Amino acid sequence: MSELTLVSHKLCPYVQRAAISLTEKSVPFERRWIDLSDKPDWFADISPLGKVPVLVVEADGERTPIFESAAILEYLEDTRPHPLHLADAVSRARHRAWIEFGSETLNGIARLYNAPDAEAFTAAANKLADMFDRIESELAAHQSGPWFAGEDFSLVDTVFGPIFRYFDVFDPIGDFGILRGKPLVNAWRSALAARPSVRDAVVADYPDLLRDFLLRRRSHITSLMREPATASPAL
Ligand SMILES: N[C@@H](CCC(=O)N[C@@H](CS)C(=O)NCC(=O)O)C(=O)O
Repeated sequence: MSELTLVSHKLCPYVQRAAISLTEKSVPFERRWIDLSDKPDWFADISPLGKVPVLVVEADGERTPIFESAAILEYLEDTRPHPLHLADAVSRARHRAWIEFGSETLNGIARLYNAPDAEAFTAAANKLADMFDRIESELAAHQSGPWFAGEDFSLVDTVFGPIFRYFDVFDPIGDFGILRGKPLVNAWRSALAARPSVRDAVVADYPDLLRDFLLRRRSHITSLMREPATASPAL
């Protein structure tokens, strides 16, 4: 069986998807951390888009890099036990679509923490609140938890565990109203936070690293963090 190395950055949510999948499948793997602000030369050779994650597969003396988290997740489904995709094709297709929705949610989170002023911040928070409304409806229509697909932990769970993790750091900064009034979303968030594969997908000082990252943005969220006494909820 091949040996696997996951080229990672400590804050990257796309990397976490792959780490969670590997852990759920009980597949041993190595982590190789890189600094995205100081990329090593070898990284350009294995990552055509200059992004993490990259999974380096070593078999029969050959090392083959796989880039893009969706491709990595599918490769692991194709080659490793304990499927995280559902059995029927329609469900798999829908799950792929919700994984894409998860990536759009991450873009929304980036818009939130990069928002330069209160107006842009509120617009980003409102857009995210709408996205989580859609998820609340989906959870209400299709399953009874604890996971996205009910009893079975699936690839959609590997995508949303890292998404909810942002809110553990956002919550002490302020209530931006994004997850408010969404009981199924919040129950899903709690279940994911307690899942060992999700918990262990990041380094222990992840919350401090994310706070440092946010403080360096010089964006609206940075000002909320610096002036907690005057910060008020954006919504
Ligand atoms: N579509 C990619 C997105 C991965 C991505 O955006 N990775 C970020 C870090 S979270 C990255 O490596 N960015 C390059 C950079 O910051 O230079 C995937 O799903 O793997």
